[in-house]
Order: sequence, then structure tokens, then C-alpha cells
Amino acid sequence: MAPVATSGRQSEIDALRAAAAKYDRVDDHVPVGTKYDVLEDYQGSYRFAPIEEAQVSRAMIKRYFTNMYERAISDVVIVGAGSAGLSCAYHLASRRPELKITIIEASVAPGGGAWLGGQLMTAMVIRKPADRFLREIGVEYEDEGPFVVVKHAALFTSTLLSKVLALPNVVLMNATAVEDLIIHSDFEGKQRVAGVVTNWTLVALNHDTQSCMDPNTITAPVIISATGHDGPMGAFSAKRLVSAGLLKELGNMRGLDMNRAEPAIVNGTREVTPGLILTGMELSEHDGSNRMGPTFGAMIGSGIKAAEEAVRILDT
Ligand code: 48N
Repeated sequence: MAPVATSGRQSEIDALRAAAAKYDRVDDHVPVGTKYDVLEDYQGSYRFAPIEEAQVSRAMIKRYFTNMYERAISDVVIVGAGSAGLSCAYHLASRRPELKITIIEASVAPGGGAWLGGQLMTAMVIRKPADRFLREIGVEYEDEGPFVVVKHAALFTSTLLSKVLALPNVVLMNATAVEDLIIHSDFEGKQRVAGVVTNWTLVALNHDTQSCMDPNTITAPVIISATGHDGPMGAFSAKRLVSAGLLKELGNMRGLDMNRAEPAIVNGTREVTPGLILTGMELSEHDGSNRMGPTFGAMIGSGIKAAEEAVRILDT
């Protein structure tokens, strides 16, 4: 039998219940065009529209978990929102608006290694012909002949990220890690990647501190993995192919050679096992191709190639 609340506590409970009833009405049926007594004033009289804390919570919860529910089945999942993953997402989502494209990014901040050029310097070098993509997304650069220079890598990455997020068919789930692949056998017994296994990144990084923090799943006919070559989870899918017995061993990224590395990554971008395309520097770990260091044209080209590969698979 619950203890009877004191009169003071009861009135608090009644007030919360009344507010909850009001929020439900407000959350779901705020009359469009309601005028609020607001004032953008910087002389000391700034006034905001009224808010209840539950409205903020519900505004976030409703949207995030609706996305999560709807994207449990996606058309394409892109793992990793670095320069290759984001270039791929932009090219694919802008050309195929009917596709449900879901990006899973382990870091809170998407962008991977493209916030800086090399050795923490800010300018970003992009070799021609990848400069065409900069014109497509509207990033200014200085032309230096065989290559162009974006004054700050963050200008490229933030512009690309904003363009990707503005596309209605893209959902980005950052701070979320892919911690395994869904691998099915088809009717011929051939194994194919059919989705990803996800968890909050902070959970994925703490499985040895807590047991049984089971993951979630997203199924899709095409997975594009762009998890890079370094970082806490670099080359994730390539490594998982080895441990799952779908790849004998990693090729392991070779030494730096810009002229060999960039065409090898773009031309080598492909479906490495049924249902899984590798792009960007993760591919160098899979194939054993050279690294290119602080030049990003191949990330753009490889991302675009991965998008084209995904279309080829989906359209067959
Ligand atoms: O920027 P990265 O690391 O990877 P790419 O391939 O998009 O770009 C690579 C590029 O920045 C270079 O490395 C340059 C060209 N240097 C080359 C060289 O020779 O040194 O982005 C990978 C993204 C990151 O944001 C990670 O947080 C994320 O992938 N990620 C994951 N996201 C979800 N689940 C995972 N398991 C996971 N692993 C990595």
C-alpha cells in the first residue's frame, strides 16, 4: 500500500500531473502561428517564448527514436563520416533521393581526419581532378596548378557535412559505433554482409567494464565502410572480414607514395565481399596499398566511386 503523500507533496504531484497533461496537449497540438511575447533585445529586455523542460526532452526523443525506428531497415549504411564517407553520402544521396541512407559515426564529431591538413596544419591539399567536387559543393580554393588548396580543412569538412545533413534522405547517427557486421548466407550458401551491429560508442568502448551490454542492428542490402586506417576503430570492417573468415589476411597499408596511393584507392574502391564496399583509407588496409599522407583528392574520388558501386549493386 503506497504511503499517503503529505498535503504539500500531494499538491506538488498534482501540479506535475497538470503540467504533464498540458505538455501532451502542447507537444502534439501547438497551434501553428501562435504568437509569443518574445523580444530579441540586447539592452537587457531579451524575452524568449515560454518552454517546459518536458517539451525539450520530447522534441529530441520523438525525432531521434523515430529515425532509429525507421532506419532499422535502410537502403545503404555508410560506416564512418570522414572525408570518404561524407563524399560518398553526398554523391549518393543527392543523385538518388529515394534511397534511405544512414551514416553511422563513432565519434561525437563527424569529419574523421579531415579537420586538418598534415601535422596539425590547417590548409588542405586536393589534387586535380578532385577539385571539381569542391565546385559542386561550393568550397573556395586557391589553384596551385596540379592541385588546389582549401584555406582550412574545416572549411571543406564543415561545408560537406552541412550539405550531407541538409539532404532529406540522409540520417546521421554520430556517437554510435558499428561493433560488428550482420553476415547472412544466401540461398547458394554464399556469405554476404546484410547490415551492421551498432551500439553507443561509449558502450562499445566499455564492454570490458560491464558485461552484457548487447547491441542493436540496422539491416541494409549495401554497406559502405569508410572507417579509415587509424583511430580507436580504424579499418573496422576490413579487420572483421579477417576474424569472420571472409578475408584471409589484411594487406596492411604500405609506405607513403602520393602518386601511387591516390589512384590505387580510387580505382580499387569496390565491393570486397558481397554486400560490403570499402572506401577511403580503410581500403588501403584491406588491399595493402600505399598511403598518400596529407592530400585528400583520393578520399573524394573513392567516396564517389563507392557511391557509384552502391548504385550498381542496388540496380542489378
Ligand atoms: O577520416 P577517416 O579516418 O577515414 P577516411 O578514409 O574518410 O579519410 C582518411 C583520410 O583522413 C586520411 O587518412 C588522409 C588522406 N591520410 C592518409 C595517410 O596516408 O595518412 O574517417 C573514418 C571515420 C572516423 O570519423 C571514425 O570515427 C569512424 O570512421 N569510424 C567508425 N564509425 C562507426 N563505427 C566504427 N566501427 C568506426 N570506426 C571508425
